[in-house]
Amino acid sequence: MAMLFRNARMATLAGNTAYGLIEHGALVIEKDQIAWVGSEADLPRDYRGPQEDLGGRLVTPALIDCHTHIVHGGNRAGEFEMRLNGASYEDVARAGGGIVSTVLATRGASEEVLLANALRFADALIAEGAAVIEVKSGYGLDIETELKMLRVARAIENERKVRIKTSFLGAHATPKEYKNDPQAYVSEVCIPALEAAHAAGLADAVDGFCEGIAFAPAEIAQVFDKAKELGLPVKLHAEQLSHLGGTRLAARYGALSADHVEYATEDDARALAQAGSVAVILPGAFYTLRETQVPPIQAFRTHGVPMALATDCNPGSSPMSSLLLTMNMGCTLFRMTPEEALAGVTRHAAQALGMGDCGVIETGKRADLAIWNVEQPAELAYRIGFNPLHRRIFGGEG
Ligand code: DI6
Ligand code: FE
Repeated sequence: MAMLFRNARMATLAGNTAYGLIEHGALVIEKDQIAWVGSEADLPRDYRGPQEDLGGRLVTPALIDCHTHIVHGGNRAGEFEMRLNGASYEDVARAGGGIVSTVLATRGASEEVLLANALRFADALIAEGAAVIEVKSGYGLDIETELKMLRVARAIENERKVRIKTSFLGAHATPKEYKNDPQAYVSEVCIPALEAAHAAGLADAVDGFCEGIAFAPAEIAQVFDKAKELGLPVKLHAEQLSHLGGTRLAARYGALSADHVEYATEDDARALAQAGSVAVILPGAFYTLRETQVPPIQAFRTHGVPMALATDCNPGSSPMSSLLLTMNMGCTLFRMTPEEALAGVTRHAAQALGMGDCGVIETGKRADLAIWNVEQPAELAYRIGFNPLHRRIFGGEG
């Protein structure tokens, strides 16, 4: 049966006008899809199904978090506290802190515990209107635990009304067992784990961390070659702390996205534009690490690179699970516009995940919507620590 929503301001994010805004808008949902959208005045006269007055509220596509690490064991509040009490980076490392501690905690945790932990963050995102969450592996760094993380990510879909996209991130860090030998780790663990994840249907995409403290472009290329062989799309943590050429490598492989990109150059922006890749902007990590190098937003604009925004929710560099705060940070820290911020968590986030059925309000797309108690779309990025979600509609329900 069809359902009509009327008397809404609709930020469709489709078309060429600002926000794709439709004043006095209406929308018809049939099953899990948008069957009709437009101005109320143009509503088909023969529509006779049930209807609901939205009281002039703003309707947007449901939000999409296209870069998270919400499946992980433990947390790093202890090392956060140590550092703020004056401990050095080495003190923290000696006390077993850093990414290694999350790997240990993730290896040691049961699937039940990992799922319960991840659901806390998924719930925070859903409460702000999210309908799609991307989840990465990368805290296992052994075959068994990488697969365990991906199974837990998939299991979120059974517990909540949300769609999950998984990314295999075996090339996240070199584990203790392979210290000083990342190449052996890539051939002996990362690539076999990727093959196993693919065989089990657990990986929707392949990611890597291309950085001085992680993997070199040549090592990432080996993982990407395997991804191509398996027919999986790639994405990359690139140019977060330094410029190693990860963005151009990602573009060469036709990546869905290059993520972080603080140290990317104008040439990198050109390469992303040519490849049709999205730049995923992650202000939570920038903020947490007190980074000062701002991503080249203007170059992305000039060359027509779509920009997504995501939480990067992880226990180390971005313990943040709010897309609304992410939007505010994108604007205030990086001077993105409120319209770019909203496109970043809807239309362009869908593109960064290779999803064609969501992210905009258009006939034929999934009826994943967020209905807000605000008047102007800019209010979503403007407030800090305030959640004006009225209601979320997921696949036509809610
Ligand atoms: N980039 C980051 O900032 C995080 N991972 C990545 O690829 C760090 C993750 C952590 O510290 O746990
Ligand atoms: Fe990340």
